[in-house]
Amino acid sequence: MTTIIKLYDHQASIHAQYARIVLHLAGIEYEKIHIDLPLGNLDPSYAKISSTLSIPALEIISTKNNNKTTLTDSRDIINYCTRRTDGLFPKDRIGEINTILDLIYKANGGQISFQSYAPNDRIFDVTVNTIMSSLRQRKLRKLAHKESNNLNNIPKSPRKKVYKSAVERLDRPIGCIATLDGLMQSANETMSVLDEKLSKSKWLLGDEHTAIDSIAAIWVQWIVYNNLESIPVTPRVLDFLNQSQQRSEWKKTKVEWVIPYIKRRVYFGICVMIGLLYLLANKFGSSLLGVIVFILQ
Ligand SMILES: N[C@@H](CCC(=O)N[C@@H](CS)C(=O)NCC(=O)O)C(=O)O
Repeated sequence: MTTIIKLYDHQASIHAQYARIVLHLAGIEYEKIHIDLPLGNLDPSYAKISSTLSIPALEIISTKNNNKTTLTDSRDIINYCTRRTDGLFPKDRIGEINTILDLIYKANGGQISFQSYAPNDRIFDVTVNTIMSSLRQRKLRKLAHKESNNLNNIPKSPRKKVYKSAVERLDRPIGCIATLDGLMQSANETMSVLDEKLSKSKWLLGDEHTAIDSIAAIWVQWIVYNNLESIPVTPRVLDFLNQSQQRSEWKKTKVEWVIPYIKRRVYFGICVMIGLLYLLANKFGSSLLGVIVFILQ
């Protein structure tokens, strides 16, 4: 092997799921490095790896000369796999494939999930949009401040990109780039294009399964998880998802929805806090209660 490949990954990131499934289909071996979201990706140590601060990122290290290239966008990772593995995508259909990818990326399943779920769950909303958001703001300000010292470097330096990525995130809540209405409209457009293609053949490009089917199926799965009346999933598209779920690459690369992942962590945090308070109350009894009342006053 002349290259070492490292994927900076998170199991509940839709973009990392696209990258994982395509790397698997391309037969590319890689080491997975977990980056915690939505805070760990803002650590200065991750900023050194990915100037976009997002997940996934792919590091390609040549063992011959130690040269390192880092891809910081899942579409670049898909393109890298396409270049490395003949037949991953049919070469004569690249235009069509890119159109499907554009649609899927525009109707971002992660953003639809965050924006549509939060208003219905107060605990989730407060944790994500107040507590995590303020922790993120603190980390982003620190990162932007640190990187602002490097701004006079070479114009296109990666440090400058880190600064831009940090400042851009300061202006928006987690998972919000487009409006929910716009995202829903894009999702319905995507759904009807998938449905139309699947009315003609078993898979999106014909009777043979290709990597674009795997990517599209992940997107459909997230839309199914969201279960929104405003984005109906047609029976044909549902059947396509069922077929995709039977395949080995699906089972080996694991598609997980972000909402239960965050909820598990929120409830775990709440249980730990209650446990701690209980232990403290047992140890310090009523004097602890007095301190809490004093602080609250
Ligand atoms: N265009 C990027 C988008 C990646 C992206 O949005 N990743 C999300 C997780 S699915 C992320 O890292 N969010 C954390 C943040 O933006 O701070 C790609 O395709 O790789």
